[in-house]
Amino acid sequence: MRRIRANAILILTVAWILGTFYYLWQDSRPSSSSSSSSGSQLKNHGRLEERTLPLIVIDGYPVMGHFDQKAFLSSKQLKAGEDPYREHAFNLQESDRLGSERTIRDTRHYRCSSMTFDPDLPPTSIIITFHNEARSTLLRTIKSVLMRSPPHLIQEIILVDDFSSDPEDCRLLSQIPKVHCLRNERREGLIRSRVRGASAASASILTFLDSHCEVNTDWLQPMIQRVKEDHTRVVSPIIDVISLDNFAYLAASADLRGGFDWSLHFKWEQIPIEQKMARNDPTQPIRTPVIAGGIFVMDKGWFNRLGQYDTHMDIWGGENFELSFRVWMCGGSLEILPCSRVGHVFRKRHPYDFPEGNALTYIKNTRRAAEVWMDEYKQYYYAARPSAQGKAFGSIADRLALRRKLNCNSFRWYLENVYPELKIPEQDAAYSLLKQGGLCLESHGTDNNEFAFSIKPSAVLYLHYIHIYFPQGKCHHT
Ligand code: UD2
Ligand code: MN
Repeated sequence: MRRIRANAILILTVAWILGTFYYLWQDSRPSSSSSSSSGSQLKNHGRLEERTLPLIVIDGYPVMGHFDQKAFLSSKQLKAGEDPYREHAFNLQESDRLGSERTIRDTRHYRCSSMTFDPDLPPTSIIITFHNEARSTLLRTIKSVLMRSPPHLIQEIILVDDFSSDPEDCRLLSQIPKVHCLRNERREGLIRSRVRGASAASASILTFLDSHCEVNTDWLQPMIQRVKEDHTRVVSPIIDVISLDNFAYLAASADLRGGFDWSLHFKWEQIPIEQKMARNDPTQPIRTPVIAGGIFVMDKGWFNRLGQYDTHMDIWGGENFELSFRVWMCGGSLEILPCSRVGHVFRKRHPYDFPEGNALTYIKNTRRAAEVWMDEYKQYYYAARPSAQGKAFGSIADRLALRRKLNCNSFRWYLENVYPELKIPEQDAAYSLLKQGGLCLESHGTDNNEFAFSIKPSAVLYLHYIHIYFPQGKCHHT
């Protein structure tokens, strides 16, 4: 009896081993229906090479399928004598040399690796828009996502090709399992492209990435966890730096958050000292007044309810302020998660053209953000960016209606509760002027031009702030 059982186990084991070998052999064969250049290249090289295509299996899942990465990269490389920075504003030669993947240092705090996440985290749709991205950076972005994320959390990767010169990039990349590519019929800019990608997404959580990123170890789980716990949170990773010269992967500081000046220029700034002192756990989220814009996770229902993006913004810029103000002022929050790290190639110039010009486009977009969300404080924006005065920015009626519908807080609320560190220009000057006169004032509203004091107009605009300087109950109406 015992012998029969032993034989049965032996037979089953042999069958299982043979079956596994057959499965792997089958799986590593390119499908005959492939009409890609990778497919035709394989045909030229014969069956042997077809079978030697590397098969990357993560958790039992072949992440790149039969996509021929080598052919994809080698058919478009820098030609001898060409300036490696010209087309992409980073060193293309170095990027190409790295190929489709590489090992990067886990830049997280060591305590991050012991974090635990819910076993039932929901999957996400990754949205990557691109306009004339280099093949090597784009492929590394996609591959890093597929290789460094639990497969069950990646519902799909939606590429939106924003009318790049070569439609082949989009077509070829669609051969990678889970990757879909939508191609715009004309240049739309990253804002409308992201809205298109988000609308096509089938998962309930959206993850936006730039097209020249490399995600790091366990980057995704902390972000999905936070959004799962509270769908009104919009979360970003710490954005590590990929050198535009030698493509070294460099850890960014974990003490930074997003900020801006009144000209609506984004900057990284130190976390305020009180908050820093209060942080005894380096894995805790960092509240941020604004996000850099390119890399974040957001619940799809919340993205839609809050009005996606302002689709009258063109090409690049300003949408991160508009989204950040909207999220905070309309009931959500923004945070940076130190246990999530994503590398990004920061550049010094735009490698692509702006049909309306770079400056005018930035002004149009930021002006829309200021006009819709900054209430009376938009005056400081115009003071800091005088060239914006009188420039066309289109109708904002829809966005104002959205703001009313969502019953959002005022910009003053945002400044007081989210970004009290943002200095009000000339506030000190106005204060000292009033103090000298021994007066105590209250604001009569920003449209009120009837102040009887002969202080310069720009200072008058700041009067509604003056209550901050006077202890409550001690002011008198003028
Ligand atoms: C930062 C953001 C970027 C965006 C921008 C403000 C990060 C890491 N990056 O600028 O995502 O929020 O600030 O608008 O936070 N693209 C298109 N169509 C275009 C132009 C660009 O699809 O017409 C793509 C481009 O290929 C890239 C992405 O949009 O994938 C962002 O463009 P970028 O990398 O030039 O912007 P960046 O990183 O300087
Ligand atoms: Mn970028």
